[in-house]
Amino acid sequence: MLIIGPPGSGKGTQAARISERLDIVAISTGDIFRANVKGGTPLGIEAKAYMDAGDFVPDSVTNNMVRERLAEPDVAGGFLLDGYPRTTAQVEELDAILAAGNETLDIVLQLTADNEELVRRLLSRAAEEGRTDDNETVIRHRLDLYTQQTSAVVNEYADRGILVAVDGIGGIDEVTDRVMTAMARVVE
Ligand code: B4P
Repeated sequence: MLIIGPPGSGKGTQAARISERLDIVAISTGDIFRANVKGGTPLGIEAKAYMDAGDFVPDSVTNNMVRERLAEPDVAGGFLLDGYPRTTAQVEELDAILAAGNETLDIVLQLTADNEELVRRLLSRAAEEGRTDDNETVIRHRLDLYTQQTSAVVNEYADRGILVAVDGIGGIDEVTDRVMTAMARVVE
């Protein structure tokens, strides 16, 4: 399954909870990039400038990284992708990866929240964690990019009939309850 939503909508937060409750591996492209930046790997060096500017890391780089990650044995029992795909080229790549393994996507969970709440959350995270892409100018750019590029991804999965939208406003536990209820409804 996938979890999709604008920056600050709670993707990473809810992905960790879903992963624990369903005992499936959660894969966050943002976390993988940040680990590589921290480790000073060639991938991290390449990704850093894009991330700091709030831009997407190029599709070719991101797609290769995801393809390699999804070839690892721990994903055999099911996986939750957090933050991927974000562009239509990434949707096509994921389709190809899944088709090669005779797999299909069951659910795409979309978290929604208004921009002012998203900015507020990310600024509050900036105060706590100091992420280099959590300053107001970059946050607004990331939100614009989501509207410009990732909305098409949301529409594509809606057209396929596998999109489940969940209101991301409210406390973290409240949103988790909504997510689990929405997923149970689909899986039944
Ligand atoms: P991500 O790591 O995916 O960053 P994000 O969109 O900000 O989401 P994140 O999961 O961290 O935050 P969340 O909403 O959970 O991407 C970072 C960068 O990596 C991108 O800008 C891009 O450069 C690159 N990248 C990643 N994937 C890529 C791809 N596929 N293609 C190209 N480039 C890619 O939470 C945000 C904050 O809100 C947290 O502090 C959390 O505690 C808080 N929060 C969550 N739920 C809340 C709630 N209900 N109430 C109050 N606060 C809440």
